[in-house]
Amino acid sequence: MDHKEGQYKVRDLKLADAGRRQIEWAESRMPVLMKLRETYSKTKPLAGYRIAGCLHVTKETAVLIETLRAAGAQVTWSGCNPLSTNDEVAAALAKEGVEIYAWYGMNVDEFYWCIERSLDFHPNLTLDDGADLIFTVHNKFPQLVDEIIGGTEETTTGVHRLRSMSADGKLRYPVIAVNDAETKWDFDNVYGTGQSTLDGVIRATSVLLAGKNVVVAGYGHCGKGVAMRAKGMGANVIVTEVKPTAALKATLEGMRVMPMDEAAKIGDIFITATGVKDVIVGRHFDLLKDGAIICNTGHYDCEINIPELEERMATKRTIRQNCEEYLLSGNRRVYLLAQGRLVNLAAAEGHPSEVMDMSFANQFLSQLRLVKVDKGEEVMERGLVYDIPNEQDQELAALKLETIGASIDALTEEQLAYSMDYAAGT
Ligand code: 3DD
Repeated sequence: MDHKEGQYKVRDLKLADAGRRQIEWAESRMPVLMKLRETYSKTKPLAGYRIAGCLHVTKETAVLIETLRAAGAQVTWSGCNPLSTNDEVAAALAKEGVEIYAWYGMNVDEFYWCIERSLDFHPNLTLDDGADLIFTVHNKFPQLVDEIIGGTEETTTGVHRLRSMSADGKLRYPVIAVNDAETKWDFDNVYGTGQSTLDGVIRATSVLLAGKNVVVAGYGHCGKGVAMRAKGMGANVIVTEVKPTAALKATLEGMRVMPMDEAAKIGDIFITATGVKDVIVGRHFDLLKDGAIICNTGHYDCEINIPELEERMATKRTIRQNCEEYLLSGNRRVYLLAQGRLVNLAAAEGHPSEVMDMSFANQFLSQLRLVKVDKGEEVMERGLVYDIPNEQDQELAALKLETIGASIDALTEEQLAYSMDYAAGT
């Protein structure tokens, strides 16, 4: 793990200027994070801290990285998905001196090589999306754990994984669950995923959504957003679920609910958003209509069982970027998007800047909180997963409202007293 300053590996440094223009676009639409940058670039509370990040390299992530650096941090970075790196943005970051290891279309070995390079400088903070970095530290470089003050985790699947690790007593430093902040999951997961997933489907196929049977597997925060936006585009939305309350909500939103065994026969476009594996498997592929489009917007590429699709194909050919045609029995053509990886980042640009603004403001403030732990101003148990305080949620939401030019009421003393007065009946 020999570290040399200023190293990086990106596709092509010549793409930097195009990437810089995209980063400037994102900056103009992330006012909350930029306000935090303005505030903390003066005091530099992250000076002396080394943050290793593993999160999709997009124009929005670049704004987060450059905010962390403006606050004094030394930052190394890898992408958290082999197909989600924006090569132009990666080049712009490298040109600015960020030690970044990321390029679009890397293979799995390269993916882990990049994570390992980001660990060469022995970080004392980690920032993750899907927990692959934290997992690599724990499993392959346990000697680094004692130097690490704590970490942050961006996504539902990652938080789930870390809570399981913690319950098993295997997590060896504290992690803040950024995903579980209301100003993250109730905006990024719903509105971000809703728009960016359809963006990915449309960029990869240019298919008409209106009138089509769109099957959304999973009606959690992400699936709800996708279903809501597909409905808005005129699709007939079908939801598959395993959780009765979620399925009931979908029904009350006017969507049909049925098992995948039924939906497979009538669906035109399938989008998995469950976080679990084997949602669309062999027996479903046998039922798909000619021309069916299948894709995933969950963090990992396990929701569509691709080996069982491959074993059924007569031929496979690439129709266009991120759209592969599988010829199945009965001359049925089935289209898999982005190799079953998260279609919103692999075939589009991920969530819009406006919604990532709050997700990454939570990331930034959570890194500052870990510095407080290092300074003894807050105590966190090594091995626990911590939530973000409601106060932070309300503060960020209020900041965001301000940037939108919206203002709200405030409770009067009397109203506050009434709300606490359990004796006040009808
Ligand atoms: N994610 C979605 N869009 C993103 C973007 N524009 N930049 C960086 C990351 C982006 C995924 C994460 O926000 C996270 O919400 C997740 O994976 O849940």
